[in-house]
Amino acid sequence: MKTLGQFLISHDEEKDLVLLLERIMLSCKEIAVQLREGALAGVLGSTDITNVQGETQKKLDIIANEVLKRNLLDLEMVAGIASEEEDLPVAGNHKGRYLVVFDPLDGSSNIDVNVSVGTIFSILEVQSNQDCSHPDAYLQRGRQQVAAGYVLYGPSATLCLTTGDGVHQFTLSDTGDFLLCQEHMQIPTSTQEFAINMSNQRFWEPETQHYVGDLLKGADGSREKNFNMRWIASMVADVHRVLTRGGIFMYPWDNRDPNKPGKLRLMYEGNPMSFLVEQAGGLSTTCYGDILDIEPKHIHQRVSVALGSKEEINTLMEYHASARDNTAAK
Ligand code: P6P
Repeated sequence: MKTLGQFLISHDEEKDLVLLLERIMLSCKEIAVQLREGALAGVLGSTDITNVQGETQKKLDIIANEVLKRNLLDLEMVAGIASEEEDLPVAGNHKGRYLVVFDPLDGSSNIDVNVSVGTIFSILEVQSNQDCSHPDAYLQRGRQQVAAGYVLYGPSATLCLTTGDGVHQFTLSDTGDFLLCQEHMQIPTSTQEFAINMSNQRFWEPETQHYVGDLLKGADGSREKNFNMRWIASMVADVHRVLTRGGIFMYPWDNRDPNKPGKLRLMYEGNPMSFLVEQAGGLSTTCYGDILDIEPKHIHQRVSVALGSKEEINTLMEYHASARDNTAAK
């Protein structure tokens, strides 16, 4: 089995990108050790710190963030990093070529109950004459990503990665290498499985309520089949299931805060996951346009997300389109 480095070199990836990805994996291995030790290392539980998202930081959020910052900022090819856990970006080597945007530990509310969490990363190239300590350097559309991926800390530690030539899966071995276990992952075009936090149903747009309501009715309603539901509340785990066996994952707009288009963050959740999903033959949309086409305005901006099996995303889009037609006809 090929290691990550052997696989990337055999695909003629840039040497600097290979070194950067291997350093991100070194960081994820350190994070995996901390997670595995959990209570034994006294790293569970929350701090009394609220991050820029307005969320209470878990001890492991801070640990994972510091591991990635330490390992990335001393690399000569890293011009800067931006993190969910950092209000502002941190500049690296002014001659560096790459920017790394990451959610160091996504789904961390699951840590204390020993449910899978993950690290999500997105790699961009520095645009000319940018100050990489300023957020503007990072505000690039998702289609400009050089690479994106996640490490899922589950029963096994699994990396799913794209550099724009398909999605490939690697598993962390006892030897400490991420070994290739699947090339060119493909999301099944149809599905009978959806993932959404149903407790928010009363806040959704009517067309979202209509669509999900029909999923729940299944063959007793307008759909030709029955559907199953999953919700792990850890985006990395839910998206990995979609990449592996298909499905639709949704965190839609809701009316609790009209200024927030959704809960998930564009730069280090929506964009990297959308790059992976599209590279695996799926679709990823806000229901009003492709997520990868969004022109970012703020490093921590949020986005509504619906991603997964192509046919099911298209069906969701039909619900939205017919709602717009009905509104126009009135
Ligand atoms: P809820 C984790 O906090 C996260 O950002 C994603 O990983 C996950 O999909 C979502 O929020 C879960 O949100 O409202 O169900 O807790």
